[in-house]
Amino acid sequence: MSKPNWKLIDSTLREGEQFSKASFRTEDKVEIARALDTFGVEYIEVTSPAASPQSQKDAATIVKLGLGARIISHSRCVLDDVKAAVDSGVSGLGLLFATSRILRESSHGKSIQQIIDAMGPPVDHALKAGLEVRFSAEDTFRSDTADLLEVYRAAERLGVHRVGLADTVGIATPRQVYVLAREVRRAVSCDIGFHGHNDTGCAIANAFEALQAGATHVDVSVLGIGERVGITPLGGLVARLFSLEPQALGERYRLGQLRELERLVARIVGVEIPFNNFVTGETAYSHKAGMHLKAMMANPGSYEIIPPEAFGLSRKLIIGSRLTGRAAIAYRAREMGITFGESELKEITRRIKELADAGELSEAQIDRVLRAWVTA
Ligand code: HCA
Ligand code: CU
Repeated sequence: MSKPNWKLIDSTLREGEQFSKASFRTEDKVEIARALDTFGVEYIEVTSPAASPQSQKDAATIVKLGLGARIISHSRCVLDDVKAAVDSGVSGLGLLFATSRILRESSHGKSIQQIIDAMGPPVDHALKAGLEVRFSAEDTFRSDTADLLEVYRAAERLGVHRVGLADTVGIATPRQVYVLAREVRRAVSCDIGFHGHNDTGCAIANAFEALQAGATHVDVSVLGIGERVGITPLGGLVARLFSLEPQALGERYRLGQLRELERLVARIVGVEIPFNNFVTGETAYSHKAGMHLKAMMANPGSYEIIPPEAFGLSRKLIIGSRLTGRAAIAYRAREMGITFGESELKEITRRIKELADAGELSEAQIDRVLRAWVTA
C-alpha cells in the first residue's frame, strides 16, 4: 500500500442497527455519530430513512449535526425509498440489489436483465438530486462473475460514483476477494467499495485484500456489530492498516479515541469488549513469558507491532507468573533500587516461580519477596 487513498465508511448506524442487540434511540445515534466524527471516519452510513418514520427523522437529525464526515444512507433500489433518502438531506446513497441466484429467487425474483432495468430510475433520481451514488451487488461472492460485471458496467453507464462488492454471507476468502476486486477494477473506472461479513473470521483480511486490489472504500462498524456475527471491525482494520502505514493512520484518525468509541458502542448495545479485541482488548498489551519479558525490557518493539502509546494505551508486563524469568525479576528489582548478583538472582527467580506455582503473584507480592530477600 504505497499511497493510502482509501476511505472508511462506518456503518455502525446502519449495519450495526441490524445487530441483534442494537436498538438505538435518537440520542444514542447522535452520540455515536459525534464520536465517529471525532475519531475521523470519512463517512457515516445511517439506516434507510424509508425503514420507519423514526429512521427518517433520525437521518435528518444526524445530517443537521453538521459533522465533518459525509452522512450517507442505504436503500433498496426503489424510487420511493430513494426519495425518502433525498428528503432526509443525506449527501450520499448506497443502493443495492441481490445478484446471486439464491437471493434472486428467495428475495426479489428478478433476472439480471430485470435488475439492470430496475436500477435505472432510482439511480437516476439520486444522481439528479446531487447525491454521491453507490450501487452494490448484494451477495456478490455467490453471484456469477459475468452477471456481476454486466451489472456493474450498467451501473457505471448510469453514472454511479461507486460500485460495491458485498460479502453478505461472509463466505469469501481473501484470495477470492483480491481476484474479484481486481477484475472489477479492470471492468469499471469508478470507485469500488467493499462490505464484508465475518462469519468465518475473514472480514478484516478480506477488506484489506479488496484495498490491495484497488478498492477505494471499505465498510466497517465499531466492534464489527451487524447481522449475525457482524462485519469488518473498525478497530481491527485500523490495526491491520496501521501496522503497514503508521504515519498515515496517525495523521488521518484520532487513534487515541478508539477505545472510548468502542466503549460507547459496547455500553449502548449492552455487550462487553472482547478481552482479545484488536488493540483495545484487556489483554492486547499483556506480556508474560520470561523470554518475551526479557526482550520487551530491552526493546518494546520486540513483541509489539503497534505501540500502545499510539492509541493512548499502555502495556502490562506480568512478572509474577511461573513463566517469569531472571531478566524480568532483575528489572523490577532495579526499579526498586535493588541490584542482585547473578547467582542470587537465579535463586530469587527460582523462589518466585515456586511461589507462583500456587498462583500468580501480584506486583506487591513480588516486591515483598524482593525486599525480604535484601533484609534477610
Ligand atoms: C444486508 C445488506 C448488506 C449490504 C451491503 C452493501 C450486505 O444484508 O442487510 O450495501 O454493500 O451485507 O449485503 O449489508
Ligand atoms: Cu451487511
